[in-house]
Amino acid sequence: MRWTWILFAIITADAAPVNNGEQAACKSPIQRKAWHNLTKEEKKSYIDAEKCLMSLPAKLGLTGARTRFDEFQKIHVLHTPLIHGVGAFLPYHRYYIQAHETALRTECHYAGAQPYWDEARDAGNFSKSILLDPETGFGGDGVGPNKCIADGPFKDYVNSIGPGENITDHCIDRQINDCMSEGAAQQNVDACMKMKTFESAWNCMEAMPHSSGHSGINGQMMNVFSSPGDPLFYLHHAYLDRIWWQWQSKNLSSRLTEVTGRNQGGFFFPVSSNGTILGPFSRGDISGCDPFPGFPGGPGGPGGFPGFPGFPPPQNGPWVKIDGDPANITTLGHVINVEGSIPNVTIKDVMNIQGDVLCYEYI
Ligand SMILES: *[C@@H]1O[C@H](CO)[C@@H](O)[C@H](O)[C@H]1NC(C)=O
Ligand SMILES: *[C@@H]1O[C@H](CO)[C@@H](O)[C@H](O)[C@H]1NC(C)=O
Ligand SMILES: *[C@@H]1O[C@H](CO)[C@@H](O)[C@H](O)[C@H]1NC(C)=O
Ligand SMILES: *[C@@H]1O[C@H](CO)[C@@H](O)[C@H](O)[C@H]1NC(C)=O
Ligand SMILES: *[C@@H]1O[C@H](CO)[C@@H](O)[C@H](O)[C@H]1NC(C)=O
Ligand SMILES: *[C@@H]1O[C@H](CO)[C@@H](O)[C@H](O)[C@H]1NC(C)=O
Ligand SMILES: *[C@@H]1O[C@H](CO)[C@@H](O)[C@H](O)[C@H]1NC(C)=O
Ligand SMILES: [Cu+2]
Repeated sequence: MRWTWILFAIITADAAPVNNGEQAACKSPIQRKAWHNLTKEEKKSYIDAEKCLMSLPAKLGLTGARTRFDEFQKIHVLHTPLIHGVGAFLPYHRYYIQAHETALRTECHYAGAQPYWDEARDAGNFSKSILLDPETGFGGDGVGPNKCIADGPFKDYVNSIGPGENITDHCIDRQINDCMSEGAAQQNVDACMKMKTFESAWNCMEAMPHSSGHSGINGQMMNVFSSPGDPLFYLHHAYLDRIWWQWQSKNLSSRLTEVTGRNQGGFFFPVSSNGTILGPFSRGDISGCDPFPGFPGGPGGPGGFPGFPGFPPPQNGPWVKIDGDPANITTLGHVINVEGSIPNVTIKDVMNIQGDVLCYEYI
């Protein structure tokens, strides 16, 4: 009886008329909560679901991926050059997180929503974050010559994808950098909230706090291609998605349709649509940090990071045709492709987290 009703509810939702601008199909958004606000049981069910994804065989046929978890990492690797430093950065990652959450829920019996890491709480202090708890969280810092994580539920997981575009078996590595994590400070989030246009808000968010979550954990998380090999990636990007949504929510009448920016070639750097490079680390509060402590060649050595000496200049690659964009500027028609994990959509479809395609809220 109960199951019949639930099934009916699902069919009804699916069959809801297409949004005519009056009312979206999303009636009961699932709640994405901060990790620190989850109960011990909720934390366990999320971790168990991620471990389930790591145990299910790959099914999309993406080279090098052994498990469903690897496939999500591979999807990111494949799309990296066209989803960073471009107008689609926020929309693409929003839908990518949705694809991962959908897999947890439909393939791994996870009843919750994607949690997020409230990084501002841990700014300057990532190494003490409760997310890194070996019992209830994701395990702690890397140790030994390869900086492999040494405790927690994922310590024995072997990434088959990465580093970068390589396909090699390796551990999940971290090299926590509390100094770099200072960039996650609330003041940097507040600065982005004050931005008036999508372009300036996105550039601000991609620089900090986005970069700070990656550089504060470091290791796998620092790799622009293969960072989703660390399960923390999904909580980091859910946090960033929440920040974008908070910014959108300040003026939904215009910000549900506002998107622009380069759609090509700007990878690593936030670049404005006229090609001007907007350096990420411009607010000074992490200027004294060494982004790669002990790294041969010092800061900005091989594999360096935006804003540091030695980092390769941005690629002004040839014009690439992106489905749905008429020219080299990102538009609402831009197709988001997560390799069939969930169906292709357009940026327009993901602008509203409570619309016809997405249905969640942040609490
Ligand atoms: C989450 O925790 C913070 C304190 O850390 C609290 O202020 C907030 O109300 C909590 N949110 C929910 C939805 O429980
Ligand atoms: C870092 O976190 C620990 C544990 O929560 C806390 O005791 C300490 O005061 C924090 N330090 C800073 C600088 O916030
Ligand atoms: C692949 O691995 C090699 C050797 O570790 C490294 O030099 C190279 O940068 C990696 N490729 C990418 C794209 O990261
Ligand atoms: C929302 O954006 C529109 C269009 O840019 C603008 O006219 C309006 O004043 C904005 N509303 C608020 C509350 O900022
Ligand atoms: C390009 O855009 C940036 C920021 O969006 C602006 O500061 C700069 O003046 C522009 N440059 C030109 C040549 O239009
Ligand atoms: C976009 O294309 C126009 C011509 O179609 C060109 O003038 C402009 O430089 C291009 N912008 C970028 C950022 O590539
Ligand atoms: C999804 O989008 C990509 C890129 O636009 C396209 O190549 C692919 O055929 C699309 N897949 C489906 C199932 O529509
Ligand atoms: Cu990314």
